[in-house]
Amino acid sequence: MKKIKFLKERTEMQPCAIGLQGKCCKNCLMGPCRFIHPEDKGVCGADIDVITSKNILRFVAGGASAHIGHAYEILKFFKRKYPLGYIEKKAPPYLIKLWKKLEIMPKIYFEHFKDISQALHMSTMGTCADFTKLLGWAMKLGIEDGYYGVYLATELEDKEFGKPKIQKGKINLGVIEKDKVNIAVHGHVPLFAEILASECKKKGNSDINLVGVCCTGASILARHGIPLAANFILQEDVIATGMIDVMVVDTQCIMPSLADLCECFHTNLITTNPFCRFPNVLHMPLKTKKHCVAVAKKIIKIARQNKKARKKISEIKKETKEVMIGFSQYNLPLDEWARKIKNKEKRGIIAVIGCVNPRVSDDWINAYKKLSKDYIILATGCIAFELGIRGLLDGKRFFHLGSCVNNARVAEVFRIIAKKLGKKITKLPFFASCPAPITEKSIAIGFFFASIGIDVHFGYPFLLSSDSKIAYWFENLLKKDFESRIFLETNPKKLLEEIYTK
Ligand code: BF8
Repeated sequence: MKKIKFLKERTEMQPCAIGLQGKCCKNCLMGPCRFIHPEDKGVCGADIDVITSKNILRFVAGGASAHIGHAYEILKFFKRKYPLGYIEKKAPPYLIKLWKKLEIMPKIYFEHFKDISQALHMSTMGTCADFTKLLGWAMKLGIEDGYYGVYLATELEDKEFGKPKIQKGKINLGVIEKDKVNIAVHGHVPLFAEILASECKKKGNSDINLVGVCCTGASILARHGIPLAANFILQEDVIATGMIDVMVVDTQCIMPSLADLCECFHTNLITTNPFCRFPNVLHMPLKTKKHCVAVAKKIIKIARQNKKARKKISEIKKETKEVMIGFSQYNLPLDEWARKIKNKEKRGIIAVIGCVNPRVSDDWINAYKKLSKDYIILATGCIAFELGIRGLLDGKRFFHLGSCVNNARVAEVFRIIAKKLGKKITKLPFFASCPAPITEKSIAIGFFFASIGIDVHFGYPFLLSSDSKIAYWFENLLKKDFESRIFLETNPKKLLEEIYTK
């Protein structure tokens, strides 16, 4: 049997202390250059502000490319055209006016693809040496990530697969059933997962137990109540239960370790996305809807066959939690919430978003519990799972709005309530808190929320901890144009003080 190191062991490798603060530049081969003292310069002459902002811009570009690619794949699959003037239709007019004034409003068809490429151009060695311009471009990508990524993906998925319904759902590893044929769907673009879900529901397939992982899982949980077995950090444990007969992955947040892990168990790993490939792993690329149905039938067959090859079932603790799911701007009591905020019966709304970084402690959960007495808490992504397994997703104080692209629903809740109260989004007590980011995507979403006027909190140092002018820009200069700020706070108690004194 192959010797596997699990995530917990792998995190024993300490992150580079310089890179952690964004103070390392590896954009050319005269480096990598490390910045230790504030006055340090790279071999090309770039200072710490230029380097940090380049790193941030590249991060946001990576995140935006994933969300925009997600929406693009759905458009392509359903042979739909890019909507024209999409941002103008979705964003409040005062924001369009502001973005036009700042010259960050995309004007031309497909401009968002060009802008991602432009971000790489701007941040390559020897192009832009003005950190404010680099960060300004990151804001433009934030807008594009929001509308051409998360909004468009959510809207298309709602149209094609139906809007979420409020219902009870089940989460955690306990949803994997010993006596059934278990198929897990994992990733972010729930195209194939949706088709497989309809196939599993058909007569004659009652022996199949379909479970979700990560955002593909959160998406089919919110829409159809299909159990969610795990978030990002538990994905290896899903296989290590020894009970998953097939795992089908689409794209994003899929650990490369899964292929090795599947070799140690009987699990068949299958990839369906042309960009997400593993050596020696069965690839079943998606073509038409009809073809997907045929692939789904084949996968069910493979899983049934493979169940016979199960080896030892592990002793991993397998618990199940009941959660309330399926909330969205279509079914939440927004009139009531607007009234409560106006009358100060509620202090505001906090969106708890993003990943669960294994390097960050879970003290955050207690902070959100405290905040939930005064604030409405909306949750998405992996952190929502974390709230759920602690019994907090009750649909009374904490509301589950789905996957990370479903942050579009959060933005819609903010937009609609602000409209009802006749105010700008930024004038209302709305926050986004991302306590434990992992991916470029969560940073891009942070820039999107900041672009619409929301204060955004991050709880992990990554690139923002720089003691350079960058932190000042995020705290103060962003306020000037966008009336928002992006700030770092690694201490949950201090975040509470920060929010309560706002
Ligand atoms: O989009 S929360 S680890 S699974 S990136 Fe990934 Fe982060 Fe989880 Fe989904 Ni979002």
